[in-house]
Amino acid sequence: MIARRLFALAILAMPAVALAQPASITVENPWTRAAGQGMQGGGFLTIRNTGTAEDRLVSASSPIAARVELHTSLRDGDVMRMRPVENVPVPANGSVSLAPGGLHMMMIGLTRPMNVGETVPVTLHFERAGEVTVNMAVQAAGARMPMRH
Ligand SMILES: [Cu+2]
Repeated sequence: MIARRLFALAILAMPAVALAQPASITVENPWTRAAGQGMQGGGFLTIRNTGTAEDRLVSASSPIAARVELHTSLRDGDVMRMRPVENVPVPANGSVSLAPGGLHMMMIGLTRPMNVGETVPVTLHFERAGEVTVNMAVQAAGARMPMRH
């Protein structure tokens, strides 16, 4: 009980700037698919915004990819194509999911393989929340990812 009270006092003593900018972005279930060195791989996750202002995912980067692009998937006749998008809005008190067949990250130019069972880091850059680094779980390669650009 005493420890809890001390903890509460510690929070109250934090600088006002820290209280004014609570972490409003959380990332759930980040995952990717196995891929070889030099290849590309998708990145999937759900971004939740508990804040009262819209945020935007403006870019992403990873130490194991030459670059990471933000893509959307569009149906073009019988073919699913992927196109880069400028950013991914995350509504206030809402969430957005990056998933196969829809919005996703594209890791391009892998500098090493992504092997099933390991995790690989990716850093998300948000307009308001700044940088958030998560580890994506590498799942088995599947055939359902549209690969035409
Ligand atoms: Cu893509």
